[in-house]
This record gives sequence, C-alpha cells and structure tokens, in this order.
Amino acid sequence: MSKIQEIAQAVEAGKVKIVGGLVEAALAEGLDPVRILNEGMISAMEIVGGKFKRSEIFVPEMLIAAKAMKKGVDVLKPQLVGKAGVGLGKCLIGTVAGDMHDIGKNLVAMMIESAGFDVIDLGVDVSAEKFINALQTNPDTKILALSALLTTTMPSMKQIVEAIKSADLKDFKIIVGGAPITADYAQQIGADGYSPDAASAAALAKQLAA
Ligand code: B1M
Repeated sequence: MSKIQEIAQAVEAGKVKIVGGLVEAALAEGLDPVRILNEGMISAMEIVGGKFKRSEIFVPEMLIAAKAMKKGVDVLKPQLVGKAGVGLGKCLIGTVAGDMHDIGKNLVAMMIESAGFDVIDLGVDVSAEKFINALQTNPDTKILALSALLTTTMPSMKQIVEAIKSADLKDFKIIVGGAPITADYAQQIGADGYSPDAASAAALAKQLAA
C-alpha cells in the first residue's frame, strides 16, 4: 500500500494518533504536499461523507475523521504555505451562521495568508452582525471570505451578503465558496467572486484586491 493510501485509510478510520506521523513519513519520502492533501486527506473525507449519507457511519465517526485530518493538515501546513508576499491587505474570513464546518475554511485562510494577506479568522457559525462588526473595526479590509458546507446554510450566506450591502460597507470584495456553492449562486447573491478550492481562493483574493 502506498503512503498516500495509508494516510487516506487512517483519516477515514479516524486514527488521530497516527495521521501526523504518516504525513511526516510521506513528506520524508519526497511526496508532493498538495497530493498528500488532495489524494490522502480530502478524498478520504469525501468517502467519509458518502458513508455518512448512506447511514453507514454517524456524526461521531465524521467528527473523529475531521480530527484526524486536522492532525495531518497541521504537519502539512509549513509545506503548503509559500513565502508570504507583502502587504496585500486584510482578509476577514468565517464560516457562515449555522455552519460548524471549518476544515475547508481553515485551508482557505492558510492559502490566503500565504499569498500575503493579513488574515483575521472569525471562526465558525458567524452571524451577519459579527461580520459587520468586524468590517467596521477593520475598515481597511480588502477581502471578505465566506465559507458554507451545508445546503441549509446557503441562505445564511445570502443573508450575510445582503446585510453587509445594506449596511453600506464598501471598498472590499466578497468571495464565497464551500462544497454546495457554485459560481451561479455566488453571482445570484451578489458576491464578487467564487472559487472551488483553497488554492484558487487565494489566487482570486489576490486578483480582486489588486
Ligand atoms: Co458534515 N456534512 N455535518 N460534519 N461533513 C457534510 C458537509 C455532508 C456533505 C456529508 C454528507 O451528508 N455527505 C453533509 C451536508 C449535506 C448537505 O448540506 N446537503 C453534512 C451534514 C448533513 C452535517 C450535519 C447536519 C450532520 C448532522 O448533525 N446530522 C452536521 C451539521 C453541523 C453544523 O454545521 N451545524 C455536520 C457535522 C459535521 C462534523 C462536525 C461532524 C464534521 C465537521 C468538523 C469540522 O469541520 N471541524 C463534519 C464533516 C467532517 C463533514 C464531511 C465528511 C467533510 C467536510 C470536510 O472537512 N471536507 C462532509 C462531507 C464532504 O465534504 N464530502 C460533511 C474536507 C474539506 C477540505 O473540504 O470543507 O469542502 P471542504 O473545503 C473545500 C472546498 O469546499 C473549498 O475549499 C476546500 C478545499 O480546498 N472551500 C472554499 C471551502 N470554503 C471555501 C471558501 C472559499 C473558497 C473555497 O472562498 C471564501
């Protein structure tokens, strides 16, 4: 079995204690960190999601797999982040109200930070009010990044964008993403951009802030 397969199996099985070591070993073998992330961890979470959907596993197993993935991401982080560019400005990021998923949002934050932004992470379950307060406290924000993983929290993303627009806050761009979000949906709710993954979110943020 390849190292990548071992990592995928360990993430899927929620083997929190061994994932970090396996990722270290894969890096020591010279495997590409992006491949380890995509093929070893993100694909394992897709399998976990599929099993959950078919009621073969339940929330606790999904949670433990998420913990295992986080251990792997911790080891990968220094390899994934490039040299920070300088002074691209502030980016506020958060997972929208009602949504507790943060692995994707954390990856996006990490890539945006490594692109050269000063990232303020507001966490998960972030209300429109909290985003607005953060924007008022940080009037020099260049990018506001919203993540949603549930179809049931997509309306919350829309409501947040609407609330921000009616609060008449300007001079920054809103980017959105997350598994159920599409470019069409982003356009429909008035966001300035959509990207499907963390690396392209960082590229988009850079492009919009220029
Ligand atoms: Co949840 N969950 N979950 N879950 N969970 C999903 C999302 C689900 C698809 C599983 C399934 O049924 N197949 C499903 C949603 C179905 C739907 O909405 N149609 C689901 C459900 C139903 C639920 C609960 C409702 C379950 C329940 O309680 N009955 C519940 C909701 C809790 C809540 O949020 N209120 C719930 C809970 C949880 C856990 C807490 C157990 C755990 C999250 C732990 C954590 O995040 N700390 C969890 C997990 C782990 C998952 C799956 C298995 C994996 C998610 C993940 O981390 N993927 C997920 C199934 C799946 O995704 N296939 C599932 C890896 C991560 C890297 O990918 O987050 O998609 P992702 O991020 C990607 C892109 O989406 C993108 O970049 C990242 C990659 O580069 N991206 C952006 C993300 N944000 C972006 C922002 C951008 C740009 C790109 O710009 C700003």
